Amino acid sequence: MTPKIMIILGSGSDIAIAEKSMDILEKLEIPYSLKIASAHRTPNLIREIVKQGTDAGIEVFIGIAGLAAHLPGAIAAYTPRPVIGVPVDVKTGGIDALQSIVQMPYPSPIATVGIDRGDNAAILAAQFIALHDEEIRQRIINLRKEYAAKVKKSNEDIIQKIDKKFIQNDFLRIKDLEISKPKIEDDICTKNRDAEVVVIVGRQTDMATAKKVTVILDRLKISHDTKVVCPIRSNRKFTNYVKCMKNAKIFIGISSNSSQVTGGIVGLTDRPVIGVPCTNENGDDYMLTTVSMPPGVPVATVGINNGKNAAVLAGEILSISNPEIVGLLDKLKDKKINL
Ligand code: AIR
Repeated sequence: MTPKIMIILGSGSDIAIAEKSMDILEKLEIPYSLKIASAHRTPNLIREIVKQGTDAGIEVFIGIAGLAAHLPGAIAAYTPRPVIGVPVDVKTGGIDALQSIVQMPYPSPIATVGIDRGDNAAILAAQFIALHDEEIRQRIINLRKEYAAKVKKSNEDIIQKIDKKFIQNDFLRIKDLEISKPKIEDDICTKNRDAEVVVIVGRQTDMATAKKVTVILDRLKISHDTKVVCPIRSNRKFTNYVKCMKNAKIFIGISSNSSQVTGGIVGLTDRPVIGVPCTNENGDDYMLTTVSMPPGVPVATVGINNGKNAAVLAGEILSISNPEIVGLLDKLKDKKINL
């Protein structure tokens, strides 16, 4: 059986993080391959396994490394396939590895997940493949239900056992904390419901970054729809819009203050979510709050304000089943070099 995913570790010492990825892929029944190759100690080995892996039919690569973690970037140099990066906490709490992985130049994005989040890397890889494999999509939906069930169960196992005088929990209308689905209200649905990529911007000032996304999506001939809507200030509109765009393959969230946009989208869809962290007026950026998602709900994070890389990543994901986009991506890369 040809594996669909190749996991590469920078060192044998990263194995504990790879175990998290493997546990998820075993659960989702997706064949994968596991190799060790260092960007600095064995660069030629990376080139060989990535090129041969791509030729053999690998659809997604996962690079797991710590310290100056150039491994995912090195993988991206040798394949048109999407590359997911997992920073490992070896020193500085993993911040060194995170910055090395996420801050990639255009047009070479790495879909970065949180520090040590091998589990989320595997879920994200599965989401990419699920775009053309309905069976895997169903398995992801079921896996996400398990994460939701754990939250419900904690209410029984932890909260109900608390023996305090003034705690009072039996006053809500919902019994047994049943989770209901939000209703779609057709009146504020967009006309462009069949867009392949949806770009959601939390505030008007981040439209400049959104524009970078849509310019590149146009060049890649990928249909898209953009809306400025904040999940906190206009929750009903936000929920409605995401639900309305249920035919979309990929969501891109342009995330400013505390990254509520990407966090909000990921809870409402099983499709891959790409996050572009933005900088605010004070110069603070929101990379950590975008990337540091809990297990079960990954956000594929690209570099700060790097809307162009978000679009390239969307192109790479869609190109797994659409070779025409691979050709268009190659043109983008050549053009950049010729500049
Ligand atoms: N590493 C290996 N080559 C380049 C890098 N950045 C990383 C490994 C591991 C860390 O360095 O991914 O997380 C320490 O590796 P080791 O082999 O010394 O334990």
